[in-house]
Amino acid sequence: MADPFYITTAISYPNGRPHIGHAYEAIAADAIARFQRQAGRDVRFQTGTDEHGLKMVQTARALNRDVAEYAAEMSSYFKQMCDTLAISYDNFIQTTTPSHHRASQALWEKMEKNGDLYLSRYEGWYSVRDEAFYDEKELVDGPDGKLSPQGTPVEWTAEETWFFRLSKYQQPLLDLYAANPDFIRPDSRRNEVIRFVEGGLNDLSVSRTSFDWGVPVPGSDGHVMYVWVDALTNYLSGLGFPDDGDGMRYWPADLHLIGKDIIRFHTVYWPAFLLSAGIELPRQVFGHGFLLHRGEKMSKSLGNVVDPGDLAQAFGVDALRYFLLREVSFGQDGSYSAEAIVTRVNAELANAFGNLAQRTLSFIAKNLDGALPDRGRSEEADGILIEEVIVACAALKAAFNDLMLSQGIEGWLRGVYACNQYIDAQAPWALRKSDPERMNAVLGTLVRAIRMLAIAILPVVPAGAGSILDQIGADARDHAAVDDDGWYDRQRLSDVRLATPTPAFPRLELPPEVAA
Ligand code: ME8
Repeated sequence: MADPFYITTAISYPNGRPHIGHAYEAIAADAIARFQRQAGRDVRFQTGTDEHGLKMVQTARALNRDVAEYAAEMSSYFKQMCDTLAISYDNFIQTTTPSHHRASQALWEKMEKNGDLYLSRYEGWYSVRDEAFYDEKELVDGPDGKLSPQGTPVEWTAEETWFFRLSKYQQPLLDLYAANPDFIRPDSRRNEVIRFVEGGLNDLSVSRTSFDWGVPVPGSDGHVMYVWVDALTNYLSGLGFPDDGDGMRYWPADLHLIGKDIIRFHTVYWPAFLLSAGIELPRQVFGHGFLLHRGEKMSKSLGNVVDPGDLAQAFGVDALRYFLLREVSFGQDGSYSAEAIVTRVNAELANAFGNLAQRTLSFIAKNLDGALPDRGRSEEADGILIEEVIVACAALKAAFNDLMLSQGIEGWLRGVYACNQYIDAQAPWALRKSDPERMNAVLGTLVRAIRMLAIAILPVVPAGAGSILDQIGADARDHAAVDDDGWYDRQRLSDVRLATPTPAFPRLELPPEVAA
């Protein structure tokens, strides 16, 4: 039985439509999920929407909408975004479903049974935008009063609530970080969390009484759970928790992929809840950076909030995926603009890889009637190229295993560039009349190289790389297939005819409104 691999994204607040930051996270998680499937892992990939909380209530109220109806409508746009971007999720969870409520209540009861929940009175600061409680000492001065460390407004809150004994978990958490240096990545995030926990932990208010949009606290009328308690539980409820069914074989999660702003919830609160409930802890939390538009934070007032669907429409899904994963060093902030997308995609994807495949396959279609040539007369350069391509694919694999996505693609590109140097040096078109035996060897070498490169880059650009593989009739697409040296001869003997190729990665033009 294949080894399970469970990967999750954050579940997004559907208080508005999805933006490019949401798309970025989904794309990164998808590339990792696809990569692990190629490696033979039994992957479970979950994403979804986080539909409770005061922010949802207030947004719906301001729009004069029913909150449940509004959440359902907005959630459908997130699902649509995932489908548009070829996100291969296995489960799209919504926290308003009865099964999620049941799971959250079961977790609650386990924490309560362990003596970690008590009723008291909360008085302190709350940021609705972050759905987070803050300590007075964390606040900063803003022009119109106090702001959270994230720069969002805070309001004074006083109500009777349930508390979770977070303070009790300070040392167990520090022990956890020390024993598992990879639990929090990248290192900058890890250091930030350790500093925060070392500073001391207050017990956490985990229920609200001033509104009723949430999961009811079992046996405590008038209380709904603090939105983060139920939100974090999504990672379990999506597997069928509390039932110990088939889905639970994916637990513990291998990777919670989230943005840097919510690292504290995932690496302090979540493991503390799980420790309290006696449930195994996830293996890793990775806090990716923020995506900025031309170096600026996206905000409605700046008018630079871009719909990811529009970007996909303008540039293509593969191009957008490639750009985001290649441009941003994973874990750091990154910037995007139409010009940067066009420049990067044209140079690397269209000109370097797409053109390599297109040139080679159309030459075979035109001059050899689409038949793969026999091995011909090989020379040392052929073996050298294949070796370079194997090394490049292995570099991508090693880097992706370590979540270094941009470096992985960079390693892969070295194989692409080696092919382009080879094709220019060998000039198969010039050999057609003078030395067809040599031409055969060159074309065969290129087809083998293109196949390996296309398999390796599939997680990043599934449509284009898949189309190249379809065109050459390469069915097996897992990592073992990259090393299958006999593929070419079997394929040739099975007398497959390559179709007249269609460019897998077309060149992009700068949209006129941007170029102007
Ligand atoms: O935080 N660039 O939801 P959310 C990159 N519901 N990533 C970004 C981003 C940007 N500009 N803006 C947001 C929530 N994100 C909670 C999560 S999980 C149990 C509950 C990321 O809709 C953000 O860091 O505000 C988070 O990982 C995800 O998008 C959803 O953000």
